[in-house]
Amino acid sequence: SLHAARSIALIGAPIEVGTSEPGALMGPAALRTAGLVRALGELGHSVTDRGDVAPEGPAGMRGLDGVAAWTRALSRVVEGALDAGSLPLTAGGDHSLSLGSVDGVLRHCARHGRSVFVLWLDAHADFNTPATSPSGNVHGMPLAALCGEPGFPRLFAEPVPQPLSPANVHLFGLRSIDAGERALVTTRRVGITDMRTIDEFGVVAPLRRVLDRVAGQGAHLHVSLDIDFLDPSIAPGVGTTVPGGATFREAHLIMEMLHDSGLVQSLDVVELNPFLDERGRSARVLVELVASLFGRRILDRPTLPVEAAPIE
Ligand code: B3U
Ligand code: MN
Ligand code: MN
Repeated sequence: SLHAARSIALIGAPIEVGTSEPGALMGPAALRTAGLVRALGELGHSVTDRGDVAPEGPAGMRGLDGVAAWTRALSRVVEGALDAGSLPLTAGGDHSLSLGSVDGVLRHCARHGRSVFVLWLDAHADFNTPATSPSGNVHGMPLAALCGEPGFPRLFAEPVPQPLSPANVHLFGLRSIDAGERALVTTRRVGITDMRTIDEFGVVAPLRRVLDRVAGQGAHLHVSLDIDFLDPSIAPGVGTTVPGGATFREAHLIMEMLHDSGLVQSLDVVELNPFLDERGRSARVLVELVASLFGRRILDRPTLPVEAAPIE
């Protein structure tokens, strides 16, 4: 494959206090059952399964206080994995886990003077605040909190890190957005490739532009893959299905391009709900996608520029 073998730290985050649909806490177990560690090992990577993170403090209650206990624990483990030269793969669990994983990335990168870019593959914007959220579910809020919006007291450990720059966030696959978060992502100038853009231009051109920006900045690229980015017909195991998602082939192509870029330094796989799945299909599709991101390919060549498409 194109890029060197990596040391990957698999971090289980069985968190569901950020959602109202129970079952996401079984996500890490289902991803392990579907062969995540073996798939990455077969690609030549050395994978250490760090087990499931234990929350720091009372984590049982729903909402921000419950999420805070996970955020601190996850941040520390992810930061430590990066410090040790590993690529943290955080397996959830609902999307509030990204508060912890991205916080750990921000702290690691701040110490190395490196900027952070977050690619958010998701049907939703996840940019609500407690004031704009129609549901009160924290999994719809992580990006707003990470970008320093008000309304999130005591979520992060002290000292509070330099917030993520909204200009360094790119929402990819967006097709469900609430009025309040639409206003916020617009005024904060968050980058967006919505499903309409994908219908018009495909995934290649918009993603190339994002990757060129990340490479130009020399930024750490964090990818957060929400399973509802995918169309529910290929991945039904999720609490909030939204029709019109990415196809199997679009999703694999994105993963292959991410691999070929060599830019990805940390990854979340979130919102798998095995209780709602059909015979393990959704867990399996996620494992296949993660394998593509880490170098599984049909032939040993990268995607080519359009002019160079092979004709033989
Ligand atoms: N935007 C809605 C719905 C939602 C966001 N993320 C998920 N669902 N998974 C909310 O509740 O904030
Ligand atoms: Mn999400
Ligand atoms: Mn979502």
